[in-house]
Amino acid sequence: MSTPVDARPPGPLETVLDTVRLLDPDGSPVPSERWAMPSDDVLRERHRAMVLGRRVNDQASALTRQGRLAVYPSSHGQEACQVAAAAALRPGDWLFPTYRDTVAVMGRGVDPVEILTWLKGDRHCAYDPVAHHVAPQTTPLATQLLHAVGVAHAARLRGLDEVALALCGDGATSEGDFHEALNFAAVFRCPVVFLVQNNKYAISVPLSRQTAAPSLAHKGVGYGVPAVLVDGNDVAALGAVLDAAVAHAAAGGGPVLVEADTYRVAAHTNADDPSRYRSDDEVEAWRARDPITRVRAYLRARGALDDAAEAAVAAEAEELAASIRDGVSGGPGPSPDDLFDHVYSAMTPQLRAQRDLLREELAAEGADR
Ligand SMILES: Cc1ncc(C[n+]2csc(CCOP(=O)(O)OP(=O)(O)O)c2C)c(N)n1
Ligand SMILES: [Mg+2]
Repeated sequence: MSTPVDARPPGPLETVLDTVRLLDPDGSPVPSERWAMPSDDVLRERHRAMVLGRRVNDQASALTRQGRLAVYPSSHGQEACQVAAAAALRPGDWLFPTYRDTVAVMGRGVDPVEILTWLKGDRHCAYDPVAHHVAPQTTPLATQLLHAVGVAHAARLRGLDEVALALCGDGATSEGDFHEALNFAAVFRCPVVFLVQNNKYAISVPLSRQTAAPSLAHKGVGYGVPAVLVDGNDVAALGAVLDAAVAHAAAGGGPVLVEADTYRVAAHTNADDPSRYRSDDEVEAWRARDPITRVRAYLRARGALDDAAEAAVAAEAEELAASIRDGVSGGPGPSPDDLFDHVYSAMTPQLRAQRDLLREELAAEGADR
């Protein structure tokens, strides 16, 4: 039986397993017949967002060293993926981020101070997921992919023009949830874009121990999902590919898998010592492919970015860092009662008993001090 779900026409995106690149590491443009170079205005804005994102990454990492944040998974080196992902979405679309995707969440207009709240040890997602159309950042690997598929499927059934873009890492592609999400999305032609940030490690596990496939994009082929491999440190190529992927999904073409070839320059988190599993030479080679210097060189060579514009962005980044330092330190935490208040619309007797027990324990602790 034919249903409206089957009636949508296929979109135009086709699988590309050779790396899409529009800017070489030195900032020279790479000609392409298939992919259009974004305008100078767009790339200047992406450069700005990456500089701000880098500053937030580095500031948050510094706050862990001062004990003011419990943990921070930095995306230093991956800012192009994060910025391009957020920028590809239309206002009503949804972002499903992981713990490492602070900069992508910022790209949806969420204040970094709010984003960082959970990394202080607060048990709540501090921003409003519905208001921003940004799901809470997930730590259980790949679970957010299924949530994204569910939201996208529901949007189609309800006739809403909404695409979900879900981020995950190379390690997460070994989770069952990744495969279930791709398969369901493909069969039901859900408007989802899966963006795998292949940063080469899952904590200390290198890509070579994660998969025997020639690339992670190849995994799309098995599910009948168009897949594109893109240089993840090239914000111009990422923009071209992700914009096309969102347009494809929005037009009823079904899901798209994008693999971004990038690198985690920083440690997995502040709790990790990467010198135990990778060489300085390897890291230096990737620093030479930095996503910010690359687009900066391109814009400077075209006269589209000058000292004054760069100084303005640098000043904005410093202001943002100061606001994070102040914001993360200030304010009381939420009430312990919140743990119980928001579970059911009417509290069960068991929850009430647990809440009263916790209140008694906290009161006793307070009396001991
Ligand atoms: C289901 C599940 N298994 C294991 C972990 C522990 N864990 C946390 S991060 C991580 C590595 C994930 O690597 P990847 O998906 O490549 O993302 P990256 O951290 O590199 O961004 C692991 C194994 C977890 N959070 N969830
Ligand atoms: Mg990884």
